[in-house]
Amino acid sequence: ARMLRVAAAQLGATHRSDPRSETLDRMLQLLDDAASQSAELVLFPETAFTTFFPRYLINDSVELDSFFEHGDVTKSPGAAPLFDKAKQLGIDISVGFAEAADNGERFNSSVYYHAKSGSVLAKYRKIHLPGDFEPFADPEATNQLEKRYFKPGNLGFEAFRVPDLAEGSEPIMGMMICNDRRWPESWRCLSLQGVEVVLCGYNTAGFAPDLWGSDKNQDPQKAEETALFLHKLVMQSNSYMNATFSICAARAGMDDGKFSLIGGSCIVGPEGDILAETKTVDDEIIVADCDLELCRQGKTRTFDFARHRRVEHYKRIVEQ
Ligand code: CDT
Repeated sequence: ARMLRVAAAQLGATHRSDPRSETLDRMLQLLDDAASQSAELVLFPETAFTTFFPRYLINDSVELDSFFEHGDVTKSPGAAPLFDKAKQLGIDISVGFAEAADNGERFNSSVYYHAKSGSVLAKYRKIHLPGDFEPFADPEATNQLEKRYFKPGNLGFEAFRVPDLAEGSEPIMGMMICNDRRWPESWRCLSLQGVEVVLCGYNTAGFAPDLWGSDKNQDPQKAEETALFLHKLVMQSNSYMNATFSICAARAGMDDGKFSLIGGSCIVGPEGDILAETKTVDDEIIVADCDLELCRQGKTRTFDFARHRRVEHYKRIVEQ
């Protein structure tokens, strides 16, 4: 066995005007909770330090800048205390944030922070940016303006090994962010590198008729149910088809009293089985023990890529 105790830190409602220090305190509290349950790795959501600002058209550059981390995220005043605490507790964390890079480019990013070495082991920049550049005509609509605020990620889907974890067996991990989880290509790029734990933070609108479109999404309750169903469907099926554990963490709840985000943070095994899942849409920690050896079955049998893939028939996937 190669046991690893992992946690997902779900964050509940976070409003546009919430002071960042308040949100950060909630994250520190969640990290403490995870530590008290002996988690070795904690995943936080996409753009975890603030509300999900791409739902708004923001023309004020000062306000927009306040949602971004400028320069090294581990040193950024609004984020550094989380990394410092992780180091102090000896717990690895992965967390999503809006990145304003030194050269002025902006990305929807996440990092894997390795507590023992006190360093960022890996960085990922979201590749599949959903939504539009221009807002919907309806001023009340939930927008999805990621294409306006971010560039598509330029770092690829790079798996990485984590030292000093899973009984020293150096598990292979990979990151994706929210919408990426709906694309089988994201998962396959990681699983071709032998990934054993996929980390995915998200902000997924529940009732947002302009975004999701279909008739059944005009009913708030049905819309939430569908959004949650599709979320779990992709986490479970892709974990199975790529013989990997996955952890996903939601920014959930009712932001600003009117924008609903689904919960459903969960830890999934390599046969698509849910090992732990949140029960609320509030701040909540879930923990599961993962035996990474369980990935071996799928990786050496049904999904033994070397024996069974037929790449000569996959060319369409990479053509425009
Ligand atoms: N944050 C993010 O990527 N959210 C998207 C919403 C899709 S827009 C219809 C998601 O895939 O959950």
